[in-house]
Amino acid sequence: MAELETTLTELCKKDLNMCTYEEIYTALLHLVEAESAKRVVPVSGRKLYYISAEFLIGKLLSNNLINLGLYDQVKSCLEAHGKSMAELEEIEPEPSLGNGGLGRLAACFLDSVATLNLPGDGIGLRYHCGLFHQNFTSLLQDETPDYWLGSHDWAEKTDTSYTVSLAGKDYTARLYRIAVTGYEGRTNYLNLFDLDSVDSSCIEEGISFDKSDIARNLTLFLYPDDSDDAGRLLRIYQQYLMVSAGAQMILEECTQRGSNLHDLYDYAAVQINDTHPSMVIPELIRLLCAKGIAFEEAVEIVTKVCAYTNHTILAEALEKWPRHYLNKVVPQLMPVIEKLDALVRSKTADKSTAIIDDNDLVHMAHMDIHFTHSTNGVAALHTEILKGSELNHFYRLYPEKFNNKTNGITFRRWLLKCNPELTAFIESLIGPGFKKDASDLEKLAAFTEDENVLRRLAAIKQDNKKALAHWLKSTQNITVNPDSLFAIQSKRLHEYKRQQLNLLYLIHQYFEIKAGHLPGTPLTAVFGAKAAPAYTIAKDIIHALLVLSAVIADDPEVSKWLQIVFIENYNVTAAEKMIPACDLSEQISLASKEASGTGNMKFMLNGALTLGTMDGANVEIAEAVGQENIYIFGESSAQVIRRYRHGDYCAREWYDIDSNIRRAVNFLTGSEMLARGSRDHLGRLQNELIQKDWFQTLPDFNAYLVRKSQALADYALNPLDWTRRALVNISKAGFFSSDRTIAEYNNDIWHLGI
Ligand code: 26Q
Repeated sequence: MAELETTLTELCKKDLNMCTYEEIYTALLHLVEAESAKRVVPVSGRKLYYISAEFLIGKLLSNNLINLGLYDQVKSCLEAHGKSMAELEEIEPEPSLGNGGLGRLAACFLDSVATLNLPGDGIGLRYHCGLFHQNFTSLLQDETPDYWLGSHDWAEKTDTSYTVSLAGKDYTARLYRIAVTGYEGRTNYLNLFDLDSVDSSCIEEGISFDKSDIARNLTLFLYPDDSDDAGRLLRIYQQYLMVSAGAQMILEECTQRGSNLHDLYDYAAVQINDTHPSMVIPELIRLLCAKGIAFEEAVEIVTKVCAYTNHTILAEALEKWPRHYLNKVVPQLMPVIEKLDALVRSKTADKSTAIIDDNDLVHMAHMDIHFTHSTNGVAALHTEILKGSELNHFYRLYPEKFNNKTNGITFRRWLLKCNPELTAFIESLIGPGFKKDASDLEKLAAFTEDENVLRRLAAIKQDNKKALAHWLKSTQNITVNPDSLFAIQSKRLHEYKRQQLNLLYLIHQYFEIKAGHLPGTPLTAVFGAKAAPAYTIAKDIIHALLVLSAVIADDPEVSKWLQIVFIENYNVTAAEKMIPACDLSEQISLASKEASGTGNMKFMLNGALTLGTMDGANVEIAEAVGQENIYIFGESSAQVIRRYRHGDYCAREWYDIDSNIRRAVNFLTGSEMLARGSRDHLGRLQNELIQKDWFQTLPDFNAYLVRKSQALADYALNPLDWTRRALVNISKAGFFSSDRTIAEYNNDIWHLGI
């Protein structure tokens, strides 16, 4: 500690008492940089390249200090000089490099790869504004740029660059690198590419900008609006910049390490995170051919090196690009893609697996499955659905390629960093082994009947709820009651995730409370979610929740029992406050639609009980904890898939038959809502629910109601038993560590060197 103090004082060039948080922050940034550099290990054998459009890494300072084993020392040192870690953390902007589960998964994976001392880097883009900043104005979402790059930026600018040809013109992709140090592990890198010419001054109103000016706008935003041709073309420009620069970097590194490229497989494993980086396949083939390797061999090499992860069964999220888009942006790739398509057509008569279909659409996922050696789903149920229905034609062609890798989360961020009080308590009970070997959490099972342990666990949850209440007050000026049950639904806003089901429940409760039918306990329903800017109904759902929140807040009869909090600009930093404070985790997607979910795992690990459908990884959570320790409801994935097949779902029938449903849906355009909200938005949502309801909200409404009321009653009647079940959940969370997931990827797919 004395040594650390000396180092910091030297870095700050003055006594720590006299330093601003900015100065201390900068000093620590340098300290972390130096310590991380010491853990760079030369690579021998095969190295992983994880290519992804998103890396939702969250703030880095505290996490890096934890992984370097410096956190406690730094914290005490600061406290000795009257400074707090919490205030220091405020200085750091959250990197805006992702949107949801797919990006956060990539970040958890990088942490686990480095922690397991495996050689593995990320490859992505350095978005200047990343995903938009969400603001609520007049109870509606609007979007502004999130300028996160600045003086506290962790990405190191390098002198390395690659030439990338876009629409026949050459651009220079510069490499930036963020060090990723594992927990007591090695340092790897997140490699992010950018153009020097990108210029945020071309952003106009909100997040709009001239989409045609590629040199200036290419890496401004993640997922630019793709509702027009220019927007869709821009996405291809972005994707190609990422994969072309990435592919060149991979080949250069491997050559430098001694590869003659024929043996590329001995040097590299490339993991394609969903279809966004799929063009890396034809790009690698093109580059290998340019270096004199024959096409057939190049295809073989690339197929052996690359593997693909699927994250969705929603048809609209599987990318299909019109051939003329690719002809325009990446004419150099089209001959390769056409040859790959011809190869497929020569192998099988089944046209449904073609790369280029009869409408001249290029199916990226099809290219991935044919020309990689592994296709994996992200939870057991998801993989079964891919094999049995969604990708069944491919499964029959290549049964050996399909495999499951149930997602996981890094416990360093989602327990050690976000819930230090629970971490310390667990350590006092079972020792520190769980930090690196998550299966150690099973040892907590010995304490489920120990009342002292349960009381302490309940007190920790209460502290975390108070901390969330305090944070909500100071950042969003929202007052909540920490003695109510906190039920949290935080995830991307999407109809299949069914925030609208939660909305209908809350309306139902409003009526029940007004009628004197009081719930078991006061309820605080917390939401965190961003809607894609062009996703109209998703924005309508946000509006409805914000309006309902105001209706309830203005009604003293109801507000004693019910409150809705919609957190503005939900991100990793907000999640770290919300997750430790949660009592009931809302995982209510339509069965079969959520590939895995990872929020479900974070809440469980932090001692929340799950209220969920048998979807994604919820199925595996239910198996792990047992039916008595989870609230499962709703139709099964088999029932849902059958209904889609028959095509006979009629929302209107459910609305007509059920008076509770009718009352809740009608309320959307009742006088209370219209007094505060917009008829356009609320009416459109109401129509959607009655006329379409594509994600079958209404058939699950009653089951949800019953199960949620049961949860509220149990919580109120027997709090100690609730806490006991929370402890069972924590003790069974070990399987959901991303260390386990990465070990499986490595054993089955990557076979990395050390
Ligand atoms: C596609 C086409 C055009 C524009 C955008 C997109 C697009 C963008 C983002 C498609 C998908 C995404 C993100 C998907 C995502 O986050 N998927 C989640 O991945 C998690 C990690 O595997 C799973 O746990 C979640 O179930 C899954 O929804």
